[in-house]
Amino acid sequence: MRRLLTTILTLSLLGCAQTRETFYTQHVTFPEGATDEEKIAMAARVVPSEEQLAWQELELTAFIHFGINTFTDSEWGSGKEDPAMFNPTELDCEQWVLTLKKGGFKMVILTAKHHDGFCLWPTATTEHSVANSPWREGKGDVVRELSDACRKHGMKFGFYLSPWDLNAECYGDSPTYNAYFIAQLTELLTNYGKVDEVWFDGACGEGPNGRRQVYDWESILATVNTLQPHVVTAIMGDDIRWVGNEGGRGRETEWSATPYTPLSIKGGPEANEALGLGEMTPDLGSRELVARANGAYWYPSEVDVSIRPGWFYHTYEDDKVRPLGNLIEIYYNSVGRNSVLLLNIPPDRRGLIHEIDAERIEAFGNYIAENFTESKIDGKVHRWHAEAGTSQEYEIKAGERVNTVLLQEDIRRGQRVERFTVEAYVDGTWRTVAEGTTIGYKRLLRFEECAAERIRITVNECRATANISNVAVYCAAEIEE
Ligand code: FUL
Repeated sequence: MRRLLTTILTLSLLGCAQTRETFYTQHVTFPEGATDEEKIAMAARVVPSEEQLAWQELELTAFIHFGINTFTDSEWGSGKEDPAMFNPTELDCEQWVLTLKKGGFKMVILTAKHHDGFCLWPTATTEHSVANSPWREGKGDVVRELSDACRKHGMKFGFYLSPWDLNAECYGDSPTYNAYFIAQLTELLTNYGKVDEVWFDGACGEGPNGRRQVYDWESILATVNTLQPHVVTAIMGDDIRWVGNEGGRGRETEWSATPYTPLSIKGGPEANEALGLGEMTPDLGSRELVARANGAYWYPSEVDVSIRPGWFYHTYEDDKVRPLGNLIEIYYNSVGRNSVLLLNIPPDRRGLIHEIDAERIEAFGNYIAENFTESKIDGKVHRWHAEAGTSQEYEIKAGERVNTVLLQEDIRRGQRVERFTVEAYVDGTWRTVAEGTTIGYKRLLRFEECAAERIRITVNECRATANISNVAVYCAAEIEE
């Protein structure tokens, strides 16, 4: 959902002084002739839309790759599969949702259509759908069952709709396929209640006879925003950025306020090229980059990764489900690095989340609840307005050991911290235990376990006054596999 150039004047209380700050929701264009310092100060005042903020606060979202590939044992189909192959024997979307809830997940995103073009709902646009499968005698609708289960159990719902379609004959005949794609999108955004996230991947293969499909992103996104004004759009959308890998790793320096332009925005690819930026570029927000740019977007990162080697379920990967320690590593490297984790858990041919995955997801949820809920800081933690070089000290509860620090910025007032240091007071001396660059919505850093009496956080560098909204300290248990 794009709300460009919305400027809100906000009264901000900085300690006792009152300062007026101008914030830019989702985007700012730097005025001609702006100095480097002015550009950096403006980038520091780009803030998320309400929907982007609510999305970021979910922290954990789940991907469900399920479709004809589940039954052909493939990752990418051909589009020529017989719909009769789709026949889950025990499909139960409530089992998916209840399993994911135990893992702490707050939203589920279903592959309503993958690259093979097979639709998990009885669409009017093609015969290549569940309506021509034996499942529920052709009367089934996975999108309906999952969206109903989500509503029933308080889970947010989203879908993945592959723009690349190997089945649609009109693919490559750009205007015709764009209309076809928009018709599918319209069904999904009209018939299933509230949708919270729409995911368009960037794959763009060749159509029949080598024809190249040119997507009409402007009309596609206009359709989304008209039918569901509160949805967020990911990857080829303009609200959520792909982190740049499928291995579960956010950047150590992860800026949500970035000169990187969403690819779906007219001129976006050219603007990125001019700055030498791609989805995988390590630096998306340094001062040097901002100084070369013409503007900045609030465009936060989402880390998509699968619990298994593949995105779809394969029996031969039952012994390759990621161990708990690896999932927690991913948690530190995604949620703990200013990103949302989108973890894929693919249901099997029964139409159930497999027992091994279900056990792992529950262990993941339990670990997070047990280790990152109760802070070892003694007393209340107050919001803190940090200037460069200023510190705050926190008393640790008597006798506690610590090994992890959590920091959060109030991103409703922009992302500003550029460098910080964490020190621990142990046996009468201060020593540096961790250092980092960006914080953003959330930063988690591990350090060697110690019996600290106090912890000191110093913001060494920041863009304007940084708003530290939370500090917590934990002693996360070692994981024995
Ligand atoms: C990619 C696809 O090609 C993969 O199959 C998977 O769906 C991944 C999440 O997005 O673009």
